[in-house]
Amino acid sequence: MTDIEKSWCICRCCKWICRRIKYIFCCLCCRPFCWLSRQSSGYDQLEGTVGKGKYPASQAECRQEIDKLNGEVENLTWRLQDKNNEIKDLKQEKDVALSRLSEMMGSKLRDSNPAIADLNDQNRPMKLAEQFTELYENEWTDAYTALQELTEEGSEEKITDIESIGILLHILKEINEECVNDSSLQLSGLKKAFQCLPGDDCKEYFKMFKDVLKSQATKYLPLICRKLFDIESNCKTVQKFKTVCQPYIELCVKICYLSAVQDPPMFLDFEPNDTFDRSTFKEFTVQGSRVDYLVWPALLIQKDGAILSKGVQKECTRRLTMGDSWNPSFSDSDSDDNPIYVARDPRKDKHFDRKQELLWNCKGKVGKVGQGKEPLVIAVIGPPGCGKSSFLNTIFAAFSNDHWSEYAKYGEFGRRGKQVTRRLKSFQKKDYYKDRDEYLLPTFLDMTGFEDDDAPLNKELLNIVLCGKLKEGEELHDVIKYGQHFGVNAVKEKYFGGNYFGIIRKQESRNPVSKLFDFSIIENREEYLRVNRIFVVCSANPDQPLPENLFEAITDITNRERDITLYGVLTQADKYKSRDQKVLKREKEFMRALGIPKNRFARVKNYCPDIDPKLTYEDTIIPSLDVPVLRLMRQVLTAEPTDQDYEHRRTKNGKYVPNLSDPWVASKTAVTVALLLFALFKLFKLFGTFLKKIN
Ligand SMILES: Nc1nc2c(ncn2[C@@H]2O[C@H](COP(=O)(O)OP(=O)(O)OP(=O)(O)O)[C@@H](O)[C@H]2O)c(=O)[nH]1
Ligand SMILES: [Mg+2]
Repeated sequence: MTDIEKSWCICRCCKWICRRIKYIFCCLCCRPFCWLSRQSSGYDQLEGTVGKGKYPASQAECRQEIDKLNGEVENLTWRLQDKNNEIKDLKQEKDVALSRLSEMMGSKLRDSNPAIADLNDQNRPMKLAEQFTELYENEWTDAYTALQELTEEGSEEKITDIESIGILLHILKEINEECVNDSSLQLSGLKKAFQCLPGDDCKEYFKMFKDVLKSQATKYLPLICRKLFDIESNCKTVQKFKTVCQPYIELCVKICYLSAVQDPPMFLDFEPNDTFDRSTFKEFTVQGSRVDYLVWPALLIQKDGAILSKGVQKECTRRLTMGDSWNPSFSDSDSDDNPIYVARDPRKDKHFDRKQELLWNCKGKVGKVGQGKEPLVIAVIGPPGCGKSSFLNTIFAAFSNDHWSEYAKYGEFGRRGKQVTRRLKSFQKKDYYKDRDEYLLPTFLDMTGFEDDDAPLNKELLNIVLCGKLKEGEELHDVIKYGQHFGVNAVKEKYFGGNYFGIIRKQESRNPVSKLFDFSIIENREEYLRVNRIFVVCSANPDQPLPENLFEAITDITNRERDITLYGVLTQADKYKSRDQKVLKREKEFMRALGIPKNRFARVKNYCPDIDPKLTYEDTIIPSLDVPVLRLMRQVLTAEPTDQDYEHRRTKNGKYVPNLSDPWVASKTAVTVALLLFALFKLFKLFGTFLKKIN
């Protein structure tokens, strides 16, 4: 046996013995018990070569050989690591080179080619076009509404719709000119600086600087704004209206400058053709073939290029160009003597445009769904047969561009001196307005049968209705019956009482025994349809007395409920002309009795057979009747500070609100509940003793 063989354990010996005696089974048995058996295959190989000259025979030589091999392995590992690092570096260099190459190719492709957009650019032409459309829909509308609250210089006249449109267009035009000039000035300065360079180099540098100008444009915006607001600036309209239209101006600056620094610059089309081009412009309010005036320009990807955002134009026969004054050349109300013009095509009516402007104006005031507002509730009240329902139908026709419809039934009630049933009929937007838009048009309340009666119960009933304490479907005569049975105070307590689920004893029971047990439950009611504005309607007929008691009851309530505003309407202006002194006197008395100023008053002619015996209005509208109504509606729909209070006071679910903050109510409720529990306890005890006795 060699030295190596000797150094192995007994198992090796065992194997060796087994091999010699060719008894393999014994070797297999030993294997599981020997941890060194794993070395066996290596040992076998070694065993075959040892002594044949391939490996050194001594242990020292073996160790030397092993050390040498280990050194080689280490060396190779180092080299491998070096090579791996080299590969990594090369890969990184390749990536950088590739991205530079694609950037260069991209910028060469994009150079003066608007068809290829850089999708990483947040201010690329498509995005700017979206912002431009939003600017018209949001900030423009806000600025338009704000402008109409202003009065013209040196007069008390308010700025008209057309004037507001012109001002806003002028602001945009001035800003755009300033931005285009500014960016072209910067580029022409650079061009001069690169003039000395050879052609191709110059082109490359110029492109690079254009890109820098574009990428840094947003940082330059505050400077442009300051420049525009400077007294020395040429933008006089911007300066004049900078406080009223600031958000609009700032957004105009942003979009105009970012459009001007695009490569090639984007283009605002302020000069449309005479004939209406539907591919470039949308209609402002009406349809037609001729352009009246420009409301909003179209945005093109470049001059004579594709349209990214359509403009808006007003069409009709009258042309108005930039720089004209925007004073309307017609008055809002016809003379009483003029016959009413009823045309099958309402566009031929000279009041048609004015109607569209007022309509647009009203819609601007009400706002849209989703702005956190609620529609206003407007009640229409007046003596029987004065024209309330006819007036409501006139309002609904004025809101439409289609035809008159009988939404509120007119001429049915209050005739022949009969007692009129008190009725309430509400008209929500969905009931009377057929266009599908999001404007929050008001809810109207047709109140019939509120007599000229100063009885306290009538006053209380009016109070209940105006404060919105009646639930949908609740009958007015139930309130009256309750009042007649239990008295006005009980009515007051039932609808306005401070109790929440309180229990009171009825005072009216005559029988002393039933008086003891006759209770009723009192609820403090939520407001269901609280009225925000009231139209008090009366006929202009000077021979009819004014319903002073009704007026007094209404003004009493509106004086108490400060968030309800009164408006006065005299109907039948077609029959009773204002040049008649008696009619004029009635007008003044009417306004005085209600305590309203002139701007909250209107004389109207309602759609009715007297106006047009042929009932042409069943197929069309009569703009001359709509204009005075829309003028008043514009005033009515103007937001008042108390409108917001009302929103806050309402609960979200419209349910009863507990009023337990009142200590008296809280203690009363607590005592009632305690008494009930005590009575129940006693009852159970009695029942228990009774059962015991039986057993
Ligand atoms: N000539 C003329 N008639 C009108 C006008 N307004 C209303 N009328 C007529 O007056 C009558 C009564 O009109 P309604 O609208 O029913 O009056 P109301 O106030 O609703 O009546 P009640 O609901 O019964 O209280 C109808 O025959 C209408 O045609 C108007 O402006 N001019
Ligand atoms: Mg009516």
